[in-house]
Amino acid sequence: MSRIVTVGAAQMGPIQRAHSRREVVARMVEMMREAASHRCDLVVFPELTLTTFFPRWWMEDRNEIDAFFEREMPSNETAPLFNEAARLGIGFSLGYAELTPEGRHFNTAVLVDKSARIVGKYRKIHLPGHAGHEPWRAFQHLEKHYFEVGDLSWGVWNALGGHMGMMICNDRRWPESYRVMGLQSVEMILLGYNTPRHNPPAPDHDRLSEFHNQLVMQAGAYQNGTWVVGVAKCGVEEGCEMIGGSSIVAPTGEVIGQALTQDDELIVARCDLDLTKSYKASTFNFDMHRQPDQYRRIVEQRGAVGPEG
Ligand code: ING
Repeated sequence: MSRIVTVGAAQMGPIQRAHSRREVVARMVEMMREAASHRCDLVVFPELTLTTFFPRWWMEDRNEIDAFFEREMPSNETAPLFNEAARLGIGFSLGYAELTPEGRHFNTAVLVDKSARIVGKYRKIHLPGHAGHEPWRAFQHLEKHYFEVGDLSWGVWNALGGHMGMMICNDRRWPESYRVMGLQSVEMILLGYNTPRHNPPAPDHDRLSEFHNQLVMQAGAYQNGTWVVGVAKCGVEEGCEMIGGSSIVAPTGEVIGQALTQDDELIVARCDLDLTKSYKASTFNFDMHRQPDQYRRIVEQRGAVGPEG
C-alpha cells in the first residue's frame, strides 16, 4: 500500500524590483501548467514569491514598504494562479508578504487545496537579520524591521492526501520548527526560501551556503520521519545573488530531486507518504523514546548560558 503525492517544486528565478505581480504570476501559471503535464498533485512555490526580496533595502516610507505586501489573497493579480490551479485540479503552497486588515505585517505562506480553497496559513516565526539600518552591510536583511513574529505556531493540516505542514526559510535552520510539526505527525513539510549567498556578519560561511541548506532540510526530514520540499527564489536579484538548490528530501534523509539552475525550474518527484511510517514507528517513535521532562531548558530559556553562569 502506498500513498503517492506527486510534487512539483517550482523554483523561481530572480524577480527584479521592476517586475510586476502580473508578470510573476504569469511565470507561476506557466510552471503550474508544466506541473500538470507531469500529473502533479501539489506545487510548492518559494517564500515571498510575488515580489523581489525587498528586506534587502532600508525603507522608511510606509506606502513604499506596503507596496510589497498583499492586502488580500487571492487578489486581482493572484487570481489567475488560483483559477488555473482550480482548472488543473492542483493544490499549491504560496509565500507572500501579508498586510492584515488590522495593519499587521507578516511573512506568510498559505496552503491551497485542489479546488483553490485556502486550507492552511503560516506566518514566519524565525525572522533572521536585523531591525535597524546597518549601512556597513553590502545589502540589508531587514525581516525584523518589516515583519512581526508569526502568531500561528506551526500547524499541520490533513489536506492534499496527507498530513501537510509549512515553514518559511530561516525556520528550516531551527530543529524546533520541524519537531513542533513532527509532534503533529506531519508527513510532508512545504517550505520556500530566499537565501543570499553572502551573509555579511559571517562571510566565512558563504562557501558553505548550499551545504548548510541541504544539511538542515535533510536532518529535519530524517529526525521527524517526514518529507521536506524546499523551494528557492534564487539567482541575482538587484545585484544580490541568492542560492538555488531547491530540493525534495525523503523521510530517509535522502535528496531525491534537486534543481540544477538558478532560474525558473520545476523539480518533480513521486513522494510515497507511507515511507514516513517505518521512521515514526521505530527510530523516531516519539511516544516511546522522547523524555520531555528533560527538555525544559529548550522551552524556558532563550539564549545560551555557559557553565560559568
Ligand atoms: N534568508 C536566509 C535563510 O535563513 C540567512 C537568512 C542567510 C540566514 C544566510 C543564515 C545564513 O536562509 C531568509 N529569508 O530567512
